[in-house]
Amino acid sequence: MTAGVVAAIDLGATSGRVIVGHVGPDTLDATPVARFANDPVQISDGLHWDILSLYGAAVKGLREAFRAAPAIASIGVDAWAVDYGLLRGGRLLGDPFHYRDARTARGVEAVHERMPHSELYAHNGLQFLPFNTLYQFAAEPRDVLEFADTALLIPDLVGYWLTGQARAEQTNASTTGLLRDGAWNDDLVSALGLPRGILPPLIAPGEPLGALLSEVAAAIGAAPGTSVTAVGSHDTASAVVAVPMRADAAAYISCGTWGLVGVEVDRPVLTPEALAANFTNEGGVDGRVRLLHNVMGLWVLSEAVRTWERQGHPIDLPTLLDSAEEVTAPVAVFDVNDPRFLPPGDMPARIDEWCAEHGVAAPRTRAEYARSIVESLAQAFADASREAGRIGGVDVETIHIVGGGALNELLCQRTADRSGLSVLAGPVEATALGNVLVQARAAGLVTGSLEALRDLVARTHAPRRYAPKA
Ligand code: LRH
Repeated sequence: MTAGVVAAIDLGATSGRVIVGHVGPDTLDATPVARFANDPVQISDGLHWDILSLYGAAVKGLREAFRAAPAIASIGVDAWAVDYGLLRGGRLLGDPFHYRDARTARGVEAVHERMPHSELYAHNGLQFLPFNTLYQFAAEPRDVLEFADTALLIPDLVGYWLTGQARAEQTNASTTGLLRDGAWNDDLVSALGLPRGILPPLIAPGEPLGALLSEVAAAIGAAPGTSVTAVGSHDTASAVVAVPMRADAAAYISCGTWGLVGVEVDRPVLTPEALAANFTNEGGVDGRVRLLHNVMGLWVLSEAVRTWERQGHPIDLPTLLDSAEEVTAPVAVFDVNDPRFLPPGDMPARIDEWCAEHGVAAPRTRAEYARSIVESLAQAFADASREAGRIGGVDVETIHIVGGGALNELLCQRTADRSGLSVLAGPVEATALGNVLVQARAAGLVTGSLEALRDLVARTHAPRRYAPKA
């Protein structure tokens, strides 16, 4: 076996990238060749993703990728979960809504009138998040949902535009709340009064989605017939593939906009404890289950930074984090998972509000706010890691942090301190690596189980260890 090359499109909530990955039995690297902003747009009916700009930038990025590595054998697409575009006759009916749009409250009410969360949980094992796709479907005007003939989750929509094939990749489809045992749950779909016809056939990671449409291949300089391969198209599923962990002794935190904290198990855990702790059973690659909890993540920090910048204070993040590290006075540890931190807006004011309600002294300086956010995240990460182990029956000895959060030294150290466990940080590019690895395995560039793929990650991307301090 020799090394080969594949390309990944990775769309995140704040930016998108196109990555070229070289993979072989002893080789694994993922090099971004294009990076572009993801700027949601607020219009009168709500907050939307500017999906055509994202797609246009991804296609441009693919052109760069093929220029840099003409031998690219396959392309894989991943993105954030739950959101979708509605189509009719192949035509997109409007820019997809952003999961942080407030309309989801309407959908939650409509769904829970028909079925309470505890009953839903027995169907789909998903934590309650107000933006799970099924709530978003229920928030759509009835006539719009009935007019549509297809709903495609974001990476599936991109895959459709690349290949003309409309499919629902399984790991991401699990975040709709409408899957059971890897198939669409027809009983639930009909109990909720949703149109079954809009849900496309499922596809598993590693399966070929299809060849690039000839006009797309020509536009990006790819050989005719270049294929798109289904990957763990839920970005978190791809990230978990590339966590260099021993799944029977570790928790993982995929830390970017969100902090997805969990363990990997073989079967869904639908116990009363899992329900009470609001843990989700999302579909993983190779039929694994990602038993995890959504912690609010670096979103709270980045929204705080945006707020200060709007107020005329330009912020340099590394400098802010350095000053946060120097804070010696105790700072408020607030509940980052409080729903008030979900929508975009003034996070420092919301932290003040939370502190006032809980009789806790609010931070006073920007350094203290940053420190308070990091401490609160670290505490939530430590708590959720412990819970994940308890609920999943995993004896957690180590916590792996992958994604952008692995670069935040203060956060990694404080997570180690607050959990009393070693934190292994990296790879930063876990999502891209997971995407690339699943394609590479499908192309025969590497072989084996997830454990073999993780071993390759560990050999090529040694994580950095943070030991807990007293
Ligand atoms: C992270 C993520 C997460 C979902 C959220 C909507 O990007 O996919 O796993 O819960 O976005």
